[in-house]
Amino acid sequence: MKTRAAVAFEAKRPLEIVEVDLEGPRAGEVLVEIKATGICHTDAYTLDGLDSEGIFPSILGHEGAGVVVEVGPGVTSVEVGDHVIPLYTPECRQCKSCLSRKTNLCTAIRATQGKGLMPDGSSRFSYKGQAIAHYMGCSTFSNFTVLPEIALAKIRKDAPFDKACYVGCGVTTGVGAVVNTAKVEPGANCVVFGLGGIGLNVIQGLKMVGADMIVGVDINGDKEEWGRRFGMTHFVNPKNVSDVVAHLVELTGGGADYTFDCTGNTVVMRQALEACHRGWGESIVIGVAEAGKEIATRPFQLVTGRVWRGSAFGGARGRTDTPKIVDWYMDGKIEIDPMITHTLPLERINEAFDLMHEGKSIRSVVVF
Ligand code: NAD
Ligand code: AHE
Ligand code: ZN
Repeated sequence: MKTRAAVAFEAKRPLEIVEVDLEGPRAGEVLVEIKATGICHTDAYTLDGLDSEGIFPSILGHEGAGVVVEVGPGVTSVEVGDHVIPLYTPECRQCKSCLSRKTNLCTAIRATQGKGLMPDGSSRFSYKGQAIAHYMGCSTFSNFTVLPEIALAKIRKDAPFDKACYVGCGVTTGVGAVVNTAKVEPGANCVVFGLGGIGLNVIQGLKMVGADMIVGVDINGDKEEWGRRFGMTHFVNPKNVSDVVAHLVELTGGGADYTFDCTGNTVVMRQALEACHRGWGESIVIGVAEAGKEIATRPFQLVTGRVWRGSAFGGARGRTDTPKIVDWYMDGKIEIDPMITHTLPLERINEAFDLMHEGKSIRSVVVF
């Protein structure tokens, strides 16, 4: 079939809206009509050529919601008409990682996914006879896409697509890092670095679990109002203090119980670790750093009890946890609507990248 898609033909070049060819689902695969997709900073980072796994041409997008239109042979967990969220972190429930109960990082299809291919090693997308790579196993910047069934979370049908799509990455990543990765306890003092589409979800997760101090840190002063809107209790602009780590340690009475990096900047990651309390403070790396970047600190920071952790997709088990997060939204436990600052048609998708780079949006959503 033909489908409209925003194609990344080359790094650092705007996406082009073209009609691409899409092959139908093979065994274990599902054809999904994407109704809405968010634009995450990770899409921008890949388009900017900063992802060591970046492939071009490809169809980016990994924060979508849509409807099942066709299932391939052997598919049992979803059927035509189901509402689904594509999962860049699938959940096969059979691999060593899934069975370990220690991680959400299913390894069933990670190798082919990283190469922009379906599990059988081929692509379903092509343009003028040339293969186009899938992206993070999702490619939600296409009106129709094909995914393995293990990479689809079935969600309730009354959830609006243009809001539920955000659960496909940003909401789950932020709220999940608090609940699943850090397991923040009520009364904790926390610091969140970077108040964008991820950081604000960390803040609302911290409010939900009853954190005491929720300090937000951002170099964009406009983000103070946003942070306070979702439960931030204190704001620090690093441009206004001489030593941000010393300032945060003082503010939190000796260091934070938990800190979260939601910037992807390795200098900030170090600050986040060093702003933790001696003896027990934990720093969660959520931000994705540019290819070639490395983190550093004095080992003494770890010897004296600070802990460095990472979190992918908020530690959420995709098929199990994502529908529950949609329920939390529908039940009013978490908010999504105010964070979606811009809703655009596919033809205007490049504006969403500009808004993000200019710091003018929290989340932009493309509706098909
Ligand atoms: P965003 O652009 O919406 O927000 C980033 C925020 O960080 C902005 O408010 C910006 O002003 C702020 N910032 C930039 N430099 C800073 C600095 N030096 N100090 C303090 N604040 C600074 O991006 P987003 O969509 O929220 O994504 C944030 C990061 O999380 C990205 O690196 C993205 O790739 C990553 N991410 C990771 C996962 C995961 O599973 N681990 C999932 C989604 C996104
Ligand atoms: N491809 C990059 C790493 C990108 C990355 O870390 N992605 C996160 C999700 S970001 C969503 O917006 C993730 O889930 N990572 C785990 C995984 O298996 O990819 C690189 O550095 O090569
Ligand atoms: Zn994302």
